[in-house]
Order: sequence, then structure tokens, then C-alpha cells
Amino acid sequence: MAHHWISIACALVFLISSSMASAAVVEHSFHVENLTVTRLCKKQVINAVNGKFPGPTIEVQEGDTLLVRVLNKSPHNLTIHWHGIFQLLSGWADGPNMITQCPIPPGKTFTYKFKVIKQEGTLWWHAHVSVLRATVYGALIIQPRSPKSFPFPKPDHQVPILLGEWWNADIIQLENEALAVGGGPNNSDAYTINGLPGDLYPCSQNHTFKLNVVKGKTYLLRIINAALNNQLFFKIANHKMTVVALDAAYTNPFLTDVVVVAPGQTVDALLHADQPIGSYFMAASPYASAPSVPFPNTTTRGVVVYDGATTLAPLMPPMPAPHDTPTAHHFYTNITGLVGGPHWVPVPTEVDERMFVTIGLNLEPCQENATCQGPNGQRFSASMNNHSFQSPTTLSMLQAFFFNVDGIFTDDFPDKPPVKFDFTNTNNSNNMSLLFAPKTTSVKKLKFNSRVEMVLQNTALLTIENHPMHLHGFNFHVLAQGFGNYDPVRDRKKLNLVNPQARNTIAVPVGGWAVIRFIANNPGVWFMHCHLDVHLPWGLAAAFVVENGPTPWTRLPPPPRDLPKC
Ligand SMILES: *[C@@H]1O[C@H](CO)[C@@H](O)[C@H](O)[C@H]1NC(C)=O
Ligand SMILES: *[C@@H]1O[C@H](CO)[C@@H](O)[C@H](O)[C@H]1NC(C)=O
Ligand SMILES: *[C@@H]1O[C@H](CO)[C@@H](O)[C@H](O)[C@H]1NC(C)=O
Ligand SMILES: *[C@@H]1O[C@H](CO)[C@@H](O)[C@H](O)[C@H]1NC(C)=O
Ligand SMILES: *[C@@H]1O[C@H](CO)[C@@H](O)[C@H](O)[C@H]1NC(C)=O
Ligand SMILES: *[C@@H]1O[C@H](CO)[C@@H](O)[C@H](O)[C@H]1NC(C)=O
Ligand SMILES: *[C@@H]1O[C@H](CO)[C@@H](O)[C@H](O)[C@H]1NC(C)=O
Ligand SMILES: *[C@@H]1O[C@H](CO)[C@@H](O)[C@H](O)[C@H]1NC(C)=O
Ligand SMILES: *[C@@H]1O[C@H](CO)[C@@H](O)[C@H](O)[C@H]1NC(C)=O
Ligand SMILES: *[C@@H]1O[C@H](CO)[C@@H](O)[C@H](O)[C@H]1NC(C)=O
Ligand SMILES: [Cu+2]
Repeated sequence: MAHHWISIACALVFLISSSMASAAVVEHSFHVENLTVTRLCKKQVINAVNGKFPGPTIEVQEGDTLLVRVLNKSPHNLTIHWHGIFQLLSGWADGPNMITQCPIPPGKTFTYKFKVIKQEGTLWWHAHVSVLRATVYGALIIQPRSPKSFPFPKPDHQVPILLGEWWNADIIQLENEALAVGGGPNNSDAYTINGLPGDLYPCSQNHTFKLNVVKGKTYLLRIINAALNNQLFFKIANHKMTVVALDAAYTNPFLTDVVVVAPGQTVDALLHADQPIGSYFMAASPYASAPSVPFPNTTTRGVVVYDGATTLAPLMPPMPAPHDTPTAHHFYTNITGLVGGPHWVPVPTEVDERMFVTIGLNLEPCQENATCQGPNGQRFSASMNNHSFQSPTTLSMLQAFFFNVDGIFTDDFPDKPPVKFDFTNTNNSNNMSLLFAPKTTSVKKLKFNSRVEMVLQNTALLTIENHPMHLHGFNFHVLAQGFGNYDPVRDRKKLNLVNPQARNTIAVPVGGWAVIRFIANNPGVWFMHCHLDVHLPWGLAAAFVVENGPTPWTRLPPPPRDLPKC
């Protein structure tokens, strides 16, 4: 039987490769090391890859195998996550620290190896341990396998637009300071476009991203929000953009003058250079969803310069106000998936596992005699279904799953919140009987191929806030979103089972809810967490354990030999 199977597979490969460029192994070498960078009038030592900030752009064609040898020359424990990659049967390469691997210690290497299949568009890679992703990140672009092309007219050029945040401080020290007292970390000093703050910040005129364009040409902007803690509005003066993909999943074309992007998300948008020859600012400014949480209220900008432009006084787009939730919500909800487009997956119509999961902030008790700077003299905390996630310390969860090691995690993550209360009523925000969430390392177990529906419900504890929830290993369909408490009768009617967005990160409306569905077709341990970095160590996370399937090719293979040890 096995021999038959192999010969059929070979024949198939032969047929496919005779009409298409054959899949390649794309190799990269990452050296993560100190880099001195000058921004905002000051030299700062950051952790960076191959002496570049942002790090190198990785480009593959769908079907290729990616092999990245990471040498950690930094003084910190390190892991790299390939954000949005399905990691089919390659969960060992996913990267979240202590979830799928122990970290790569200083001086050591680990090679991430995985196949990129059934997805194309814009993804990215970033460090997934402590706050290192502030500077250790880059674009990961999956082109259609030639001779296939995009499901839209081929753009003349493709341009990664990595939005980020910059601190004039050592961010590891900054995180340690905040964690020591349980308070919020210091705000960033600037937002950046491709690592450059732009001329609205001090000493920064020469650190402005410039995009040269030719009138009449089309540019595919691959916009990535790599900022640690802020959702962003992105605009270009006098130009509209046509969104064609979100999180590396194609959408119906959506014409807009503003793009809204949460940390972890990506937006592919076509920019037509169709305006009078001249120069125009592109700008990003915060979408701050929480009514009274401090945020850096600043604007980064770059410039789009038409070939032949003589004026050096670019036009500035008017930016939405930071608390402009209607503009954000309109963008987040009005885009639909491209049914029948490349890699489109229909919505599961049946559901095996129904979950209702609250997400939001909490408190952790201050230790006796300690100094705590969270609300009410306590420490900040956060949870999903009142479980505040704590990473294991002695072995990664995926190793515990594979080698059947007990005591690393429990499988009692609940399908619904333990206490039912008026979730979004701000009168509850200081209710001490609700605020303290126990620390756990709990998972939800899923049978292979189970169809999961999850209602994500924001709570008003301490504050309502839009949390961008990222699921590792899967795309999910976003069936509906709304404000207030999810109503199983009224809101069920709103589910879009026809052409919903597919995403890996959903920005759940502030004081509201979102309904998502996915098929657990990949064995392993898959992290789900808020992609506002500040909320991750507080515990706004959980994990799924997807059990092995019935056949050899639906089982997680053993770990690579060089997987780091704890
Ligand atoms: C790298 O930078 C850190 C400070 O961020 C410093 O402690 C360390 O000594 C530096 N390492 C090298 C090799 O320069
Ligand atoms: C964070 O901000 C506080 C208050 O402004 C300041 O004292 C502290 O030095 C800052 N931390 C770092 C690491 O810059
Ligand atoms: C920017 O670069 C120009 C030309 O290299 C130089 O003359 C100017 O001093 C620089 N400005 C700043 C603020 O560094
Ligand atoms: C943010 O900054 C803008 C421009 O400086 C200002 O008009 C606005 O009031 C600020 N908004 C908040 C919420 O601080
Ligand atoms: C577009 O967004 C608005 C809210 O901003 C909503 O009322 C409307 O139903 C949305 N339309 C679609 C087709 O999703
Ligand atoms: C807290 O401080 C008091 C007074 O100094 C002392 O008696 C007590 O032992 C301290 N408790 C702890 C846990 O350190
Ligand atoms: C706190 O919440 C609980 C559970 O909903 C409720 O029974 C209690 O009345 C609330 N307390 C206050 C002071 O609102
Ligand atoms: C919040 O509490 C106030 C005072 O008790 C009450 O008047 C108000 O109706 C409450 N709001 C909600 C949404 O329950
Ligand atoms: C969370 O769990 C703690 C401990 O069991 C409990 O006191 C608290 O009321 C719970 N809060 C919520 C919102 O479920
Ligand atoms: C680095 O990782 C090792 C192995 O997991 C762990 O023992 C050590 O505490 C970590 N160091 C830091 C600073 O987190
Ligand atoms: Cu969050």
C-alpha cells in the first residue's frame, strides 16, 4: 500500500511541476545581535537581525519550504514566531516561548523549518519572548506560485510598510521595571514607518520613509502593524487605497481613504498613483479604544514622491481622532472574504465545540509590604474566562504534549466564564469580588478536525478596551462583531456564513464581542493571546491542545534534533 501511495504521489508531483515552477527550499540565516541605532536625537542599542532594523524581508512562493537558521548573539533568551503561518505538522517551528519551545539561549542556534502552504499574502516574523519583538521583526511575504498570479490586476511594485514603535530606552529594562511593580510600562516615544519616525519628532527629519512613485503605476502596499501596544490609523494624503487582503487572506476589493490595523494584523492595499504629480504624506496615528488608558498621542509620517515632483511641501492627510471608534469599526467590519479566490476555505456550517470566552483586564493581589503601581494599589492582571495565563517554566507545553509529561499544564480551560455578570456594564469595573483572576496554565483540548465556534466577549473590568486576539496555527472566519453583551438570540441572526473575513488576529470591538469559527485540523499546542504586548505577561492568553488525528500524516512528528532544551 505504502509503495502505491508513494508512486501516485510522485506522479502527481511530476504532473504539477511540469506546469508550475517547482517548490523550492528558501534558506535564510538570522544573526540576532546588538545594533546601535540613532533616533530622536539619541543613540540606542537595540536587538536586531543581520544588522538591519527592521529585519530582513523574507519572500517565498506558496508551496516553498522555509528554513531559517537563527544564531542568538544577543544577551537574551530568544525565539522567533512566524506570525500567521499555519505550521501544518510543524508546530515545533511556531516559536512562542515556553509554548512550543524552550528559548534559544545566548550563543546558541536553532533552525526553524516549515512548509508554507495554502496561504499567500502578507505575514511577518517577530521575536516571541519578553518584549524583544519591539525591534526584532520583519516582513514575510508569500507570493502566488508562478505562473499563478493575484486575484486582482498585477501591481507594478510591492512595498512592505512595517508600522512600529520606538523607545529611547532599553525596552527590556522598561518591561522589568513595570513587571516589578505591576504597573503599565512607559509609553513609546514614537511610532515608525519601516523603522523611521518621520519629521514630526525631534531630530528626525532625516529619518523619514520615502516612497518614490511614477504616475499611472500601481503599488501593492503590504501594511503590517508591528507596534507593541497600539492599533493604528494609516492614511495617504489625497489618495484612496483598495484593500485586497487581510492577514494573508484575500478579500473583495474595498475602497477606503483610511486603513485601520491592530498589532498582529496585516492589510494588503493597492495604491494607484493617480493624483497630480507632487508629494504627499503617508501617516500613521493611534486608534486608542479605551476611554482613559494613557497612550502615545503622536503621529509618524513618510512621504510619497511622484517622479517629476518639484515641490517639497507635501500635503498632510487629516487623521482620525485617537478615540474614533466608529471609523475603526467601519473598517474592521465592512470588508468581506473573497469566496472562491485562491485558498478560500468555506465557513464550517456545523459546530462541534461552542465556547464563550470573556477577555479583559483584572487585578493580581499586591504581595505584603511590596510596592505596587497597578489600580487600587494592586498589580495589573488580565484573563480569558477568568483564567490568567502563566507560562510554564521547566518544559514547553508542546514537549509536554508530545512526551506525555504531566504537571506542565491542566486541561480545564472552561467553555464559558465561571461567573455570569453584566460583562460590559462599567458599573462593574471596580467590583472587587470580580476583579481577581487566578493564575493558571490551562488548555482547551480539541479532537482533531473539530469545528470550533468562539464568542469573544470583552469585559468592563477596570476598563473596556479593544483587544486584538491572535490565534496561532489557524485562520478563523469572523462571523459577526458588535458592541455590548453578545445576545445569543438577537446576534445569532447576524452571523455571516457566506463571505466573512478570514484572519489570524481579530480586534474585538471595545466593550463588545466577536464570533469566530475555525477547524482544528493541525495537531499540537496553539497559543491564543492578546497581541497588545503589555497584556501578554499579565495573562490575557490561553492555549488549545489539538490531539493527533487517526493517520500517520495527521500526527505531530517528533521534535527537530536541535530544539533548544530548558
Ligand atoms: C549588547 O547590549 C547590551 C545592552 O543592551 C549590553 O549589556 C551588552 O553588553 C551588549 N553586548 C555586546 C556584545 O556588545
Ligand atoms: C519610565 O518612565 C519613568 C517616569 O517618567 C522614568 O522615571 C523611568 O526612568 C522610565 N524608564 C525607562 C527604562 O526609561
Ligand atoms: C539631514 O541631512 C542633511 C544632508 O545630509 C544634513 O545637512 C542635515 O544636517 C541633516 N539634518 C539633521 C537634523 O540631521
Ligand atoms: C491627541 O493629539 C491631538 C493633536 O495634538 C489633539 O488634538 C488631541 O486632543 C489629542 N487627543 C487626546 C485624546 O489626547
Ligand atoms: C459597515 O459598517 C457599519 C458600521 O460602521 C455597519 O452599520 C454596516 O452594517 C456595515 N456594512 C457591512 C456590509 O458590513
Ligand atoms: C511587612 O512589614 C512588617 C512591618 O515592617 C513586618 O512585621 C512583616 O513581617 C512584613 N511582612 C513580610 C511578608 O515581609
Ligand atoms: C459585584 O458583582 C457581583 C456579581 O455580578 C454582584 O452580585 C455584586 O452585587 C456586585 N457588587 C457591586 C458592589 O456592584
Ligand atoms: C450604574 O449605576 C448607577 C448608580 O447606581 C445607576 O444609576 C445606573 O443605572 C447604572 N448603570 C447601568 C448601565 O447599569
Ligand atoms: C475569578 O475567580 C475568582 C477566584 O475564584 C473569583 O473570586 C472571581 O469572582 C472570578 N471573577 C470572575 C469575573 O469570574
Ligand atoms: C532563559 O531560559 C532558560 C531556559 O529556559 C531559563 O532557565 C532562564 O531563566 C531564562 N532566562 C531569562 C532571563 O529569562
Ligand atoms: Cu489586550
